[in-house]
Amino acid sequence: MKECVDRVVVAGAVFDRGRLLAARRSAPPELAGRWELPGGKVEPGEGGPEALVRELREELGVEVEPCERIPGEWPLKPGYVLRVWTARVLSGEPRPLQDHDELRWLSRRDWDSVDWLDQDVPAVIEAVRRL
Ligand code: 9L3
Ligand code: MG
Repeated sequence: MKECVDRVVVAGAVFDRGRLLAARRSAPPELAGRWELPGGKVEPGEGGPEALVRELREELGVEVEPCERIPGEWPLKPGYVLRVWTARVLSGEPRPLQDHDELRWLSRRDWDSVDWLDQDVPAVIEAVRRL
């Protein structure tokens, strides 16, 4: 039977000293060069915050603490929705280890200076309001 529930992709609005972390995707080709809030698919049996901690460990080499879920849910490709948590870095310095080729810390003033994925923009605006 066809799965009726959308698969959840979690992403982190990682804050540090009044700045938001943006990550430039290097894959897949249709998304490469666009910027996102880093994260990925929640695995079966995993909770959202738990998945976020795992994804940011894998992708950026940092340990984070998810703080607050940004209310809302945004459609991605068919069958997938995006949920976003604010998070802070507990240890490590973010590095692009997997699906990114550049990271940038953006202030409230220059949050719009990178080419965000269209799908991420509503969540980014909400995240920036919380900076
Ligand atoms: N996606 C969109 N915005 C984001 C993230 C983390 C992911 N902030 C989209 C890109 C892919 C799908 O969700 O189509 C799965 O993400 P990933 O596992 O390739 O990071
Ligand atoms: Mg990812």
